[in-house]
Amino acid sequence: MTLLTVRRDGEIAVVTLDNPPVNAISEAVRKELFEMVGQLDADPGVRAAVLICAGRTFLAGADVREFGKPPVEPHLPEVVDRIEGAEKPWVAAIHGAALGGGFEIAMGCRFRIAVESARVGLPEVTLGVIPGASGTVRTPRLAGIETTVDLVTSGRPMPAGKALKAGLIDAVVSDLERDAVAFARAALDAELPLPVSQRPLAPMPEAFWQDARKRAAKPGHQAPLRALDSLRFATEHDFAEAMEHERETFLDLRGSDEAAALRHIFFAERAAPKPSALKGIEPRPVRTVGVIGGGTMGAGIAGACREAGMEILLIERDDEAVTRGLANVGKIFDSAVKRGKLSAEDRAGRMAGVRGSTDYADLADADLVIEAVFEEIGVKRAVFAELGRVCRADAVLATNTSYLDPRAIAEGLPDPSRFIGLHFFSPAHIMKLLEIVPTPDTAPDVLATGFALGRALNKMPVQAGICEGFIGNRILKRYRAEAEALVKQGVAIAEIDAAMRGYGFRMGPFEAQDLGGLDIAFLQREGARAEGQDVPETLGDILVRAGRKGQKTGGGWYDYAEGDRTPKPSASVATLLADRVSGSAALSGPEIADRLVGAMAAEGEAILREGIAQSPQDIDLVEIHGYGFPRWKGGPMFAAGMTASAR
Ligand code: 3H9
Repeated sequence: MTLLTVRRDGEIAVVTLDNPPVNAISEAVRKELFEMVGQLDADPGVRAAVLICAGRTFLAGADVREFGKPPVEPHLPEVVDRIEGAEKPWVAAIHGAALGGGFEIAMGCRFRIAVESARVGLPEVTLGVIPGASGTVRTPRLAGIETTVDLVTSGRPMPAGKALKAGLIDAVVSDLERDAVAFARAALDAELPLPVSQRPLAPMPEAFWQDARKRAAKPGHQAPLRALDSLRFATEHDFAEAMEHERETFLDLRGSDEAAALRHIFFAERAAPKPSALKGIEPRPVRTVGVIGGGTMGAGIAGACREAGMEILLIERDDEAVTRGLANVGKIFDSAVKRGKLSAEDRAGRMAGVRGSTDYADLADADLVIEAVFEEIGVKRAVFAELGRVCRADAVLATNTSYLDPRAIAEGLPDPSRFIGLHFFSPAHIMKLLEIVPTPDTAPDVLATGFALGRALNKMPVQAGICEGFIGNRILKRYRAEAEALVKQGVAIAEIDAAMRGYGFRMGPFEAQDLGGLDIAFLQREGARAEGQDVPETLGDILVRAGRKGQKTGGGWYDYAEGDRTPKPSASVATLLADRVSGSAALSGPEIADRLVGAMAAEGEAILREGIAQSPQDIDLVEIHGYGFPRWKGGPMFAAGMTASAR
């Protein structure tokens, strides 16, 4: 045995698994666990076993890296059965997370105990599969069907306290190994509970399943519904039949495009925050953050940084604006209190770490200053002139611009090596994406500081090069242009939106513009035209000029009834655009989606060629975390077959 070690505490065998980094259940782990059961059963000195893990977590689930390869024995369901069928009871001692196959192994044990910070769950749907080692068969026998539906369709792990109430675990303890041994010892002479597989399970009425399907359904995402099917099958068949059915579904999905897409994102998300080019480069410490501008964006950035424990100084131009800015930050924490995520006392603590000022000199101690003022080059340059004067020489200075050239903003800064673009997405305390935009002068440790900030804020940091719109907004522009091209060919606006919803987006391109307002992009185009740039007229321009700026004006691409956000196809829009529509193309939903996703991928390819993005994976992450691209499609580059990952 190389991954398992055994220590004896009287009649209790403490089996420790150590398979860094997350004790994933690889072929070797399965084999050793399987054999360990036999060894302990054969040892007359042992009467019970504790299964505990070294490192940061209990078993994190099946080894995802093996999913692309043919399955090798012993399969995980056999290992779980073997533990459950042991002559001596096993106690799973959980810290960190017991996920997927990790929780399935815990269910094979006669008892499960956990520390309070632990979480348990069945996240398989987030990898495009369903539990494959009794998650849909044992879990309902352990904790009932409602709890299982929630676990297997959402994939969300449950904290130990809640898991205890739900019956998923037997106890929450403080000293895991000591208490697990005590638990096992107490069980020696007590009557043991039935193995989970032998517990009863009653079927549920048709209406229950219909409701569950409605709640779990996501367009184009098959795993949650297949998990429900498997769960239903388990309630209507015996244990062995249900196991067979679950395994078949698991293996079927394991080879699906959806599973390949989600694995691609799983690994991309873990690689992006720590780029290999920055290995060994120490980021600068960031404890105090200055934010210039207390509008929606500035307040969101301040809220996000404060939430990560940083001290904030918010700079505004006058006292009234400072008060407004602080109130904007306060609203962010208020909403967390309302949602039960923050206590009133903690809210006060958060706000105590947010100060406001009109005096740039107060930024003398800031480690990082993020500018979030009006998108106008003169205004931004003036801000950085001040920052250059008052900030510490080693302070990192960042702009949150979304369209301006960061090099132009940094012009005149005495030391441009400490300057960087940090492009947050609104609302900045919620949106995961952070585009990190170095200039040719940015020092490597300043770039590393941007990534460290992204990680500290629990964001998805992605490096972007300098071009109009960086990665995300540049692709958005192309996506919208392609959608307009379809309209010109005669495809109905509502059909295009419906096609993209069918593909998995929450909203189609036109509905999304109506919600956000058509005027922002219009003003940008007008600004560029005023500077003499040749910016062709868009259909959106025609609508804005006719006063149709979106929901806020009662109409944009659609009409809206007063107080109603339901989009209604608009006769006025048809009239306004009539002389631009020169065809009557009939495309199916999937054909429309192909066209639009293909356009995004083509722009992504150009972005890669120009070195604006570091990898196709980064482009996929930008689209998923900033623009609502369905993660189960893997992002536009994956969907178009432009990534290296194996399908
Ligand atoms: C399953 O179990 C199917 C079964 O039902 C049926 C089978 C028959 N495999 O996330 P981190 C790597 S499906 C391989 O940054 P954290 C990860 O790539 C599985 N590798 O750590 C990274 O590598 P690197 C269901 C894995 O502390 C490193 O470990 N289970 C796996 O922030 C650190 O990862 C899941 O979906 C894996 N399963 O969070 C759980 N997991 O250093 C997935 C991680 O090279 N895992 N790695 O970049 C997690 O949710 C988190 O890793 C966890 C720790 C919460 C455990």
